[in-house]
Amino acid sequence: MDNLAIARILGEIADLLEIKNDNPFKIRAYRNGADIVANDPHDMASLDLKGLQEIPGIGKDLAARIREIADTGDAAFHQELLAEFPPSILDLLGLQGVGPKTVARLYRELGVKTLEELEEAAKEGRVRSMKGMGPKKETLILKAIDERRLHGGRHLLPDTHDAAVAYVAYLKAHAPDAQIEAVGSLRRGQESCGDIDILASGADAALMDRFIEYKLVERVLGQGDTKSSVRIWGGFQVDLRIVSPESRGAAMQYFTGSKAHNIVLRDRAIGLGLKLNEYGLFRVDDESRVGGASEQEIYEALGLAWVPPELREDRGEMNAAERRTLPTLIEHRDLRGDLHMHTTESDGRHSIAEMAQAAHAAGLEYIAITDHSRNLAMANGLDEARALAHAARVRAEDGRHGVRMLAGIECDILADGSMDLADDCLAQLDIVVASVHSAFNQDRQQMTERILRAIENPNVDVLGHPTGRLILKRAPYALDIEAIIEAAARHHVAIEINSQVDRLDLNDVQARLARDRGVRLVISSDAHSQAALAVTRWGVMQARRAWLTAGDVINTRPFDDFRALLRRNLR
Ligand code: DGT
Ligand code: CA
Ligand code: CA
Ligand code: ZN
Repeated sequence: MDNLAIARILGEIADLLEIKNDNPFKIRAYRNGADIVANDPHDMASLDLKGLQEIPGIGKDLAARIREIADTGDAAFHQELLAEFPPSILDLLGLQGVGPKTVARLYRELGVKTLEELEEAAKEGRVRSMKGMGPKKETLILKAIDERRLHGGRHLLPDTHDAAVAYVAYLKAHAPDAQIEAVGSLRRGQESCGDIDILASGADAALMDRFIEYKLVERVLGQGDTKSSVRIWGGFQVDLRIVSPESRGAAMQYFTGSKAHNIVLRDRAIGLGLKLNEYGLFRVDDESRVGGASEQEIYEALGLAWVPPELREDRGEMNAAERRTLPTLIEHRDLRGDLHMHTTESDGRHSIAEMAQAAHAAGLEYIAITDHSRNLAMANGLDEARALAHAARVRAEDGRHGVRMLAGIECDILADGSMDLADDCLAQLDIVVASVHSAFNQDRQQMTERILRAIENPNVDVLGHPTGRLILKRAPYALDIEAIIEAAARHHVAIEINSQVDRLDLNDVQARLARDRGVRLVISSDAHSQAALAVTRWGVMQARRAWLTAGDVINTRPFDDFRALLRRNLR
């Protein structure tokens, strides 16, 4: 059982306790526990009670619970809580603007147990009758339900990845000689995935039995000799297909998709007198096999270079593959710097030195410390005096932990487009990332003008998470992104691909547009802890989907080169 699966159960216990209005210390203990387990580099399942308790923040009780989950797949306490509330109530959690306390009240006061019942109650105006609620809250709830429907059943890429890796490892343990891999949208690195598609070749039919015996399986949706589907804990649907080795490449190609890419590829085959399906590539006239064991073989037989899965979206890749002009995509190891991270000075969990040490251990050459500015009071944002004092501390640590450091800030762009901190303060820093964290509901023109004004400020070097979206949760704010991109190019403001797993902002299409319009891009973690530095892997994935090469992303350059490209250092 991997850390994330354990963390999910602990987190769900915290949610259920909160719905129950249980002891806040207990709730916090589980919530922190979930956080620690999710972010700790040790494999929890392999630690004994003593080893678990050596991890800061994990006490005796929590250690016992973690062991129980690792050993049995669940905690009895979790099951008890689930027996008290209809499990459907957990579906209400995570609705934008509906916290556990509200869920508890909706259940107690209105008897609401499901999304449908909540929608009905809101439509009938019953929610507004509750204390502290009003028609406005009701409208927000209905909007949140609509958003949820829109995304129904999809999961963030990193969550899907973790679930798939664990499942594939389990299958491989039972079929060591088979080739088993995840395909579908997951292999294409799409930011959200509808399900997990696993392909096995060279495995015998017994693997299907092992597949449905996996300990996280909640329900078997379909079972056959070559294809089965299950639903596993966490809400993922997983499909397994078993194919013969001679069809492996064809099946990988077919089930990796995308559907749009496949259709163009199949049409190309038809034009060449060939037939392409998940079993192979065949000649139409005599039905003889042209290829199918490897993807390479298929693309080559169709006169194409092999196309990296991230580009298989019918966005020009066929043409480039035919002309042999596919880009050499950026890789995670190309990143030398990380330009957006937080410390305990605002809402991060680790100190300047700790973040620097973790960055060094992760192989980075330089970082920027960019805590929040004053306007984000919730995150204990810095005013001018604190920002400058913090910068002095960062500079004092520069070079002492194996990485070069820039003293920066993530400065709020206020509602009118002015910067949260005074220009003479910003001018004294090494890098300023400007971001929107408030007044999301402005109309398109207002929001566009607001960000344009920030871009025009000579102290702004990077535009942070430019569209404000939260994947599967919050739509981007209304914005003329093209106008923003053009202004950023004109003013030499770099634009961030924020690697937070639910942001990935800019997205792939926007990042590609930005590059095409001459904008310099950076890929940043926006880490709030040491472990969170690793999320740049997902930012890089998004950059690959944007066709970016290492040369398009300025934090792939050595420190001095990078620094010279910051807007404040250009002349
Ligand atoms: P998802 O699951 O919504 O995140 O996206 P995918 O791309 O993983 O879609 P999925 O799981 O429905 O199917 C996996 C792949 O199988 C898909 O990318 C391409 C292929 N495929 C599925 N249905 C069709 C189809 O009707 N025609 C063609 N050409 N390919 C298909
Ligand atoms: Ca899929
Ligand atoms: Ca599927
Ligand atoms: Zn931010």
